[in-house]
Amino acid sequence: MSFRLYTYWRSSAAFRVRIALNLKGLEYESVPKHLLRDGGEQRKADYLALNPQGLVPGLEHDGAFVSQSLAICEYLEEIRPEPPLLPGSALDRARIRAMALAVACDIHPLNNLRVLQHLRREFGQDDEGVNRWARHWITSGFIALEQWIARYSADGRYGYGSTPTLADVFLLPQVFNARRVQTDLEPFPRILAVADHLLTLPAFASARPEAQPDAE
Ligand SMILES: N[C@@H](CCC(=O)N[C@@H](CS)C(=O)NCC(=O)O)C(=O)O
Repeated sequence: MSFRLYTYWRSSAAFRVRIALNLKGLEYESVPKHLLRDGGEQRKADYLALNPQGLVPGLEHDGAFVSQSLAICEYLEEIRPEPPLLPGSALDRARIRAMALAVACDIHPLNNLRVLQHLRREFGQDDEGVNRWARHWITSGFIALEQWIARYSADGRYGYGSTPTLADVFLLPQVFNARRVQTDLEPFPRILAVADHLLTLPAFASARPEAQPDAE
């Protein structure tokens, strides 16, 4: 099996897939796409031919391309079930997906690069305006995630239960994004405790932005 990951060191969506590949013990080749250089390498014709959305991550498995981090993580779960990212009963899995989706659908799209660029270019926002916007949506999503962790985490080390799941794969990169825009994380001690613990695990630590070959 050979895997190539189209990635960018600071992309939190690519960070999710790096964690999932690491947890599954799958080696991969990184193909960096610089999201800012020259108008964004993700928007060039060669990459659009692979992913018409012009977003990272994208994963090539034995030459076949898959986009969207959640679809990629679930694909990895299906081809390499152990260790499970979606463990437990149907109810457990639905709740874990809900936590991942809260990040993937309700927080991250509102602080993604192209959305923030649009706020700047079309709505005249400066750095502070753009960061306030991002912080607002991150805080709103983290309020729910904090409560879910209180309900579902076994001992405060993982977002759900007592092993790393898709909830953690999506949560940690969003904490990095939150810090980038100076979100006040003091109201979220459970999220912070989970993030601190996850970073003690090599699969998570080696996926972080600063550890990537294209990190600046
Ligand atoms: N829902 C997508 C989001 C992908 C996404 O937004 N990726 C960002 C980086 S985190 C990107 O490529 N941004 C480029 C741009 O906005 O032009 C996923 O989960 O894969």
